[in-house]
Amino acid sequence: MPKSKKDDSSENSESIKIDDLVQDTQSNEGELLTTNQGLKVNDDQNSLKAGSRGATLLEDFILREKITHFDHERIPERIVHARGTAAHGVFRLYKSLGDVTKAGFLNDTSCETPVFVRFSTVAGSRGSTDLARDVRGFAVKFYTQEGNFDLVGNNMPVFFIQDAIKFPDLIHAVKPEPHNEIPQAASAHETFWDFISLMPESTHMIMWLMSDRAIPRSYRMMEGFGVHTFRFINEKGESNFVKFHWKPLLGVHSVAWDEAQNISGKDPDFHRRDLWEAIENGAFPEWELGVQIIPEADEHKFEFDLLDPTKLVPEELVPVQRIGKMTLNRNPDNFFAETEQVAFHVGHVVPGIDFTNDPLLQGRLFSYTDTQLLRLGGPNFHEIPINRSVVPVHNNQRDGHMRQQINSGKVSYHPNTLGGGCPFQAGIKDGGFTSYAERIDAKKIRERSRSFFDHFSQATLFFNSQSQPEKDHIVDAFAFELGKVNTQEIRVRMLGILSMVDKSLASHVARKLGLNVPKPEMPINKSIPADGDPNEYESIIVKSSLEKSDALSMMGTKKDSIQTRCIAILVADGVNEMSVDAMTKALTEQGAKYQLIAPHQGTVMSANDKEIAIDQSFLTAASVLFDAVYVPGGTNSVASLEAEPDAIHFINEAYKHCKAIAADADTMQVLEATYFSKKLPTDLNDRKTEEEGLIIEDDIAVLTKSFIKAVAAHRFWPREKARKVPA
Ligand code: HDE
Repeated sequence: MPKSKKDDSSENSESIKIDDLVQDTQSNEGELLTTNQGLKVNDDQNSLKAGSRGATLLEDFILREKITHFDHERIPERIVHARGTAAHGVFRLYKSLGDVTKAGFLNDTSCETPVFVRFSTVAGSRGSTDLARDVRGFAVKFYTQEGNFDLVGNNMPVFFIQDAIKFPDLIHAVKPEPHNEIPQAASAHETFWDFISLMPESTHMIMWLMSDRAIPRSYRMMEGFGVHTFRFINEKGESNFVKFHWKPLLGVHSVAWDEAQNISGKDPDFHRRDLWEAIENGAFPEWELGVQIIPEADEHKFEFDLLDPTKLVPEELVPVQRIGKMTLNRNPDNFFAETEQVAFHVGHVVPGIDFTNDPLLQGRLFSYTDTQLLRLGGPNFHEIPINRSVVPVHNNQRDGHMRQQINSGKVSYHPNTLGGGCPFQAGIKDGGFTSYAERIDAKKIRERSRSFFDHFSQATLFFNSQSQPEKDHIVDAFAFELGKVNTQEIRVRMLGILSMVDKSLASHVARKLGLNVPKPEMPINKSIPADGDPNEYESIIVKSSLEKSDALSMMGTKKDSIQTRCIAILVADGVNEMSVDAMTKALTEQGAKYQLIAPHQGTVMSANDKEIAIDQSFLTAASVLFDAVYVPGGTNSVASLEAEPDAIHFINEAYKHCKAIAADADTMQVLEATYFSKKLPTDLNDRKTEEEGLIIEDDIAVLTKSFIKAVAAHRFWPREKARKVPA
């Protein structure tokens, strides 16, 4: 009998879902090799041949079985969100939401709901880089006692389009261009900006996409959003609107664009590795689930339509209540079986959660099952272990590809008497799902509601809410992306759109493109019918009543911890061992990680002749893979590092990407070889001459303390070259 995981982990049950998966989990440890039919294989090295020099015989069923299985090992990748990674965890509720929803897992604070979460990029294919400028998918499957609830969200709270019918166009535009399949995992190309420049409704989302939110430091450090307005339904059948949020406990942090591009080369698996290692190291990523609840009576109180997925509900207008915490505590056992085969669907809801008429959400309700039918090959994908609910499934659906369940009895229809009427329909008291009885009294019509016609107010609100460095990054991102567009009219059209958001934004991007901002003109939304009146847009320019919303900027995020941050310590033979010890101890105490990097791998000898193990050499390491750098002293070590161009490059790059750098006072020789040597303090006693985030100090206790504070601050953006951006 193959040894299942159950054998070694049963007393250590993490969740009912993990227990459920155990029956399908298998280890080969200590086992004999067999065919798929259980036949023990004696020789897996040689095919069956007529003589030792061939030819190979058709009879060789072992060869054929092995090759045939191999030939069929691939399934179509997801049409969007193909590149992703996932983890198991649990959700724990802080307080009951019984007054607004009857969903069991949001009522009972004693229950722990198992979850499986998949993070992804959107545009790239399975093998593309993690650090593409892109939206990140944030899909959570809750295995509740009432069936699976999937919260299939993104790390940005709004979307590009208002109606599902535009989704294939959007995705065709952003994916690599069809004639030459270039570029991979990038929006910086003609077809994307052609489409966007004709879709003013995308403007708000484009602001998010050009912001640093699109290049997160880690999946563990990004927010998640349900995007659409959903409904909560309580026991009395009353409905409230709800927006879902995930708030990461480590704060929201990003990398620099130049850094992102470098990471894509040095470690395209950067986010995947980061999540995996954090979980393996027991530094379990955590998010709080937040809800914004809006009574039905307030549906029309806002200056935007709650059904419009290009709008968010500012937290200043409706505060986010944090109602529970999700902890990711276990990596999958098998990427394909779990991460690749997991099938999310916005239509997987439980009683107490329902949909609104958001036209994007309505289209999604069709798409997700449809796509799994192709991707997973048939209608029984719910039986795949990772997709299986933790509560039993009983219905009259039968057969189909790869059916696992053996349904006994001859009845597979309803109503029936031969099967005793089973399975019975569930009454509301038994937890039977009923759709919210929303009153609809309308003409059937192919039309966009006028309440969806304001495309700029929240784009402007977003821009106004950013700090200066964040605004600079947005300008740079537009200039980069449009700079990759060859067709002049597309660039000009985009500048026209940007001028509707903010004049200074448009003029700064224009300057970088060597263009003038076109005369303000209302962009025409090509998604109105051919005979529609584009001038209608003119009348619905709305000015947001909020000047700014702090929650939209990342500057105010949590900066009080260096937990799980990774610090590079640059050393060579002759390093001062006491410095290394003091720093590594202090970092470890704060939950940070570190790696010792030297001109060669193996070990180095410290100044007092102690062997110190090295993690990486300058050949394998890169500053972009670290959050901060420390250079300990020691005469010979300092001399070697100064003579090592890769070491100087490492420090220069960390400086360029605005990272904290700490150095012992006797390392000046190394620091003076950097391009920022002019910024170095001339007098170490005069702290005022120190550049922020650049800490040079001879007292190791003071150094470690200041460094830890600097690492927690994440980045020192003012270090980027000064720009003159009018407010
Ligand atoms: Fe998706 N989306 N989507 N989407 N989506 C898919 O389903 C689709 C949208 C999101 O890790 C697909 O299983 C349409 C918004 C995530 O497995 C597909 C529309 C949001 C994931 C699909 C949208 C999302 C997907 C592709 C417009 C944020 C990855 C593979 C009407 C709220 C889930 C698959 C995972 C995946 C369709 C818009 C999030 C084709 C038609 C808005 C996180 O069904």
